[in-house]
Amino acid sequence: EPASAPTPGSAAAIRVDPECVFCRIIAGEIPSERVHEDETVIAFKDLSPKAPVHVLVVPRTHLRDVRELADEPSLLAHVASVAGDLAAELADGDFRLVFNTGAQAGQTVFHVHAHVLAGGELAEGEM
Ligand code: IU
Repeated sequence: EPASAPTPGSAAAIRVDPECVFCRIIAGEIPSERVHEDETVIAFKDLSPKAPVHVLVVPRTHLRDVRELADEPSLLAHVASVAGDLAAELADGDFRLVFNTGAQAGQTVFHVHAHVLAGGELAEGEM
């Protein structure tokens, strides 16, 4: 029987930072409301939602931000693909995808995550 195709990004080892809150969510040490999980990414509901649907798509491996994620193009593409699937599953399919990158841009958790905002008309300039 042929093996199924590997999940994009699954070749690289998963790095963990024990101090990182998202690494602890991924490990299940901190609870979250998961809406998707696979070999390389998880997605869970944001604790303080900024839109009717607000989920975070998070690579399991500890990368600081989207600049580091861009060094793993298949994993970056998988994050975007999962975001689109979740917007279709949880809302009408339209969505905004946001990577806050750096403290001045509002990044507070330095484990890369894509904000998926969906579920209605999103104001311009709204996160
Ligand atoms: P930011 O792009 O780094 O600012 O996004 C961090 C997000 O993570 C922010 O929207 C928080 O509400 C969210 N969050 C969470 O959902 N659960 C947590 O335990 C923590 C942050 I810490």
